[in-house]
Amino acid sequence: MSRTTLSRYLIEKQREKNLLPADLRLLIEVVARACKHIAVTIGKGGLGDALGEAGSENVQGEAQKKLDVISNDILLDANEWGGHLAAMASEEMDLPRLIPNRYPHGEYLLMFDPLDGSSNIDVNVSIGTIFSVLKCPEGADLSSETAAEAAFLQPGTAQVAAGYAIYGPTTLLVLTVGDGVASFTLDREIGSFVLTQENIQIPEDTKEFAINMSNQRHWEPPVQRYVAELLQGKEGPRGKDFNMRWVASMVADVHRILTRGGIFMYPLDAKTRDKGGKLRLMYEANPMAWLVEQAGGAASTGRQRILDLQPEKLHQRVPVILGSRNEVAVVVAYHAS
Ligand code: AHM
Ligand code: MG
Repeated sequence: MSRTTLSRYLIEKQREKNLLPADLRLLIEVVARACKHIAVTIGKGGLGDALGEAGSENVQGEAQKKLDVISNDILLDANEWGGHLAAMASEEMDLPRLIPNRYPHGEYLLMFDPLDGSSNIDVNVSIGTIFSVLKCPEGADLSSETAAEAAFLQPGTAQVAAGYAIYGPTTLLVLTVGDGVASFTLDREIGSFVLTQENIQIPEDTKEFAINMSNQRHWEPPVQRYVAELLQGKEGPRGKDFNMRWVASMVADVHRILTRGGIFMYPLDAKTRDKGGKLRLMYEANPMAWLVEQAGGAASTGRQRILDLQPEKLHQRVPVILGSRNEVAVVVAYHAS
């Protein structure tokens, strides 16, 4: 049987379900091409002079790695000329990037974390690119970069496409356009993403959790209680042993959950309370929450469904609890009681 490339998958989705206007299809293909470019650059490692610090900070005050900056530039360059975008925004840029006037403008807004899991870049552990696509509201003010921020402030339920690329032993692209979640493996010999899994489903129950345990003393009581019960294993109230995994690359932790279930938590804690949480709503939490929901899982701040949050600013941070539906429900119930 012939293989289904990403292009064919997108064209068939458009034909069968009328889900994908041509410009959105182009956008996804351009993002996928940029991810291939990033994968090749990462793959060179120390041979390509791409490892180490960039010597700069992003808007969140975090030190940028060379590969953070390179990946950001690859995504910007790939997307600015195609005519499919109204503007772009990135974890690595203070303000949105407008499309230069010399190029046609489109109706979509693209947001990305160009290289998530920065602390893992130099140690050769899986990292990824996360992206989210919105429609630009009609009449949005795009007269300046500052004015353009308002166009992006739409809840996660308004996303029209979301996904991530994971750069691990294989490079995968995991995508939703609101009709389930599909995964594509990069065939390096022919340079195409090839469909390798469709209709991904997260098991409702799990015995695996992911949280940075070093923050334990800062957590709020509901998360303290939940994790304490997991740690008691068979002898505790949950009556089963749990296993823990923490890659510290959200893409890798979420990918494991999409593959075999689990719960991922970066909850509100005393360290990040003033900022609202650790992870960013627009280009980390929202796209991951939509993928997880599309795969039958759940995603919450503990107090509210992530996709329902009305964003107040582009780089807003939120608590994130996502994964197997029944586990997320327990954490949400503990927050409510
Ligand atoms: P980044 O976008 O700067 O890479 O930060 C996000 C990352 C997530 O990928 C990961 O889940 C988390 O931060 C790791 O946090 P910690 O360093 O506390 O383990
Ligand atoms: Mg990130």
